[in-house]
Amino acid sequence: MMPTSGQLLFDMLQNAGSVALVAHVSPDMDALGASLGARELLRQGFPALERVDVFCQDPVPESYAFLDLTRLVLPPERAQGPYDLCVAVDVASYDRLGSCAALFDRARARFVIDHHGSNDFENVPRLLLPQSAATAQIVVDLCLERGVRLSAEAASCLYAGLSTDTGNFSFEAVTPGTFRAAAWLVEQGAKPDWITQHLYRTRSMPSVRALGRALDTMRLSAGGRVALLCLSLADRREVGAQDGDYEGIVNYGIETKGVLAAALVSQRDEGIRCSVRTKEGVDAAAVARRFGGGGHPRAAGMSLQGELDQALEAVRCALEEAVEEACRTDS
Ligand SMILES: [Mn+2]
Repeated sequence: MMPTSGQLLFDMLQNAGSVALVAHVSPDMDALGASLGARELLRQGFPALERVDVFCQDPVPESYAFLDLTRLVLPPERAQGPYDLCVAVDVASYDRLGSCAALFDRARARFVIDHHGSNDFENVPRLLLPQSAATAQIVVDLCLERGVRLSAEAASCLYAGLSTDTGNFSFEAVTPGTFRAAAWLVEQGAKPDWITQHLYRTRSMPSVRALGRALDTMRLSAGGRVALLCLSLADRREVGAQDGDYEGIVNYGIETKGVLAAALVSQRDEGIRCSVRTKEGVDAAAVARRFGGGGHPRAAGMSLQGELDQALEAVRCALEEAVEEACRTDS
């Protein structure tokens, strides 16, 4: 039976002195916001804890640096000895821990807080709520359960996580509970206008250039139902883009009229990443799983090996098959 409350986690925290919270590699704002929100929940709700640290293999994207608390996110090299408890936050699978896996493995106890239906930590105690629109929403529910209030800074991080994982409160996964969580965060001091301004109405120049290049590469196939965008390593270097600068680019593909499945394939120093977006009936997570990735029904992602051209071709085929299949079952 999956725990649907925080009681199991709260019990584990009673016996812990130090806790490491770990966000996934290439962190998005939900992973960071939920981790930073959980940090404050733990510090306030469990005053006996001596240390609560937040880790991520990769640095915080520049586009989230407007949130002060993101400065608290540490690389795993900064860990101080083994932790009593390591909590993976918004991490759907072991490999998404990246170099934080050692922290997780060496901790005396482990726990997972996540909302990805594809979460595969079957042998770790977890609070897995796929019906939650964001892991940030789960953390808000834990705060309410524990009776903890948050600082405006922590509430802002959670609000930003909730907002980005829900397309600013517009995806199918959004429920009354999502808005209740958002309302509570605003009560704690989160400022929707200020956060929205930074998240959606401020672009770095490299991200604008990257968007332009990606749009130039966009190709439709399967009768206009599949859109593929691409950014090579050369593009990345020429525009000076960082990971966070690619955020949202894939949406231009899925927002194109007639498109049912879209992907942005981006080459990075460490390999090739792919973001997938789909419309009703096409399962993005299933496409990602074919490549060892995962995610949600409408938004998913994966890493790919090999040459960029081959990766593009493989993704295009997978999207076309997924669209064909969806259209067959539809009729
Ligand atoms: Mn998430």
